[in-house]
Amino acid sequence: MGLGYIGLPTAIIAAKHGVEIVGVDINPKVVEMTNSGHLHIIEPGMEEMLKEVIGKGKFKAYTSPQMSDAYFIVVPTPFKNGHKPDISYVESATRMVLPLLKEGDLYVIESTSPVGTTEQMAELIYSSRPELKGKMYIAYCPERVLPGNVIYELVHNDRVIGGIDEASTQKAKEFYAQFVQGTLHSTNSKTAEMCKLTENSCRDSQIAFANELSIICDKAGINVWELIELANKHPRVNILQPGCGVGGHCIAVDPYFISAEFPDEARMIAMAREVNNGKAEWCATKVENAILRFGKEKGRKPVVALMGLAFKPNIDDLRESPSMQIARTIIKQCADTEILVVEPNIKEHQEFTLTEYREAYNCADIAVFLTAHSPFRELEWSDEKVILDFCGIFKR
Ligand code: SAJ
Repeated sequence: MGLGYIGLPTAIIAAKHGVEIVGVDINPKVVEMTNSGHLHIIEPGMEEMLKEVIGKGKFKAYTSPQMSDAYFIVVPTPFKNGHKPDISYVESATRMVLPLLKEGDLYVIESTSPVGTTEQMAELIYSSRPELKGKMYIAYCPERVLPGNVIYELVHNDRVIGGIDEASTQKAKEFYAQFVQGTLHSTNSKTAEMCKLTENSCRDSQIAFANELSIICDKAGINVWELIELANKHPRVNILQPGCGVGGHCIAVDPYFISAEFPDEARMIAMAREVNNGKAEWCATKVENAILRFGKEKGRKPVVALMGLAFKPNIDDLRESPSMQIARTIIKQCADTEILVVEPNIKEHQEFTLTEYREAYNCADIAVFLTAHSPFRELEWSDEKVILDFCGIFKR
């Protein structure tokens, strides 16, 4: 249930390992594209695999669920006002499969979910199908794949599997063992739900630490990249890299699932979100100030190059990207300045006219590095330019 960034690759990989898969998505365009062998998401190597499993008759997409033996809920869990998690898609996907459920079926939620969601869905299932109580298997199993490396990680990562009872955990493990080579770790559903939220909140907090350091170092006149490299020589210190904020659909979202439910307790987790969101605003202000200073000193407007829009290096995924947010702010605030926007991983964009990265860098009076794409590292430092390197291209 759900053929998005996780559901579709999972369906394809499982089908490739011989599982017969019915893929369901409420969006008819997604279903049509998928059945014609075209990938509607961005993931290297996945389209060839999709074509293969469709060709072998192992995978077919539909707009409504078909009678099956196991149901996997892999739909989005966004947040509503006040950063409160919205599990309405999980609930509606569950309601769609309700009439099809039968004794011995497996029902698994993979969507990132607030603690207690699996038990809540079990109650929903048993309240409308009481005859199935104790006769079905219900579990939570979060995904951990890194966008861009999904084919490898879906198979090789360890997974945490938490059933509402031991029999459910066992049944879900048997399913995943068909295509997962990593270890399958057993727990209960609430721990598995919290585990997913914990992993992404941990990374968010660690990045916040690096981002906070970068702001302190800017004020203190210290090279943060050198500082982190030196501090990491300590055997028990491992600081991540600062950047222009945290993007993507996971790390910038999941910590709110903890802080919304435990507002009094989750102080550091909430603060990490603030620090990382604040970093993007800090970067935008730095650029605006550099533009003003250039105008005052040189008596003319600068040409500004904004280097990188993707939410992280070497991908073309712009979802929740802090670089995009910064680009939009600069373009709005500095409407009379010539701004060249660069994203080497995409050909064109509806909102921005894109410029080739070398051309933009060469023309720029102010070069702003937002996303650390590898090709940018071939560019040479220039004392003639103002360079705002927020992601450590030059590490100067
Ligand atoms: N970032 C930094 N500094 C760093 C590392 C990352 O600023 O040192 C930024 C990136 O630029 C990006 C953001 O953090 O904007 C997130 O990137 P990421 O590579 O850390 O993670 P995602 O969002 O691509 O994938 C994460 C992964 N979670 C963890 O590493 C704990 C992945 O394993 C999860 O499956 C995924 O979230 C998910 O779907 O939840």
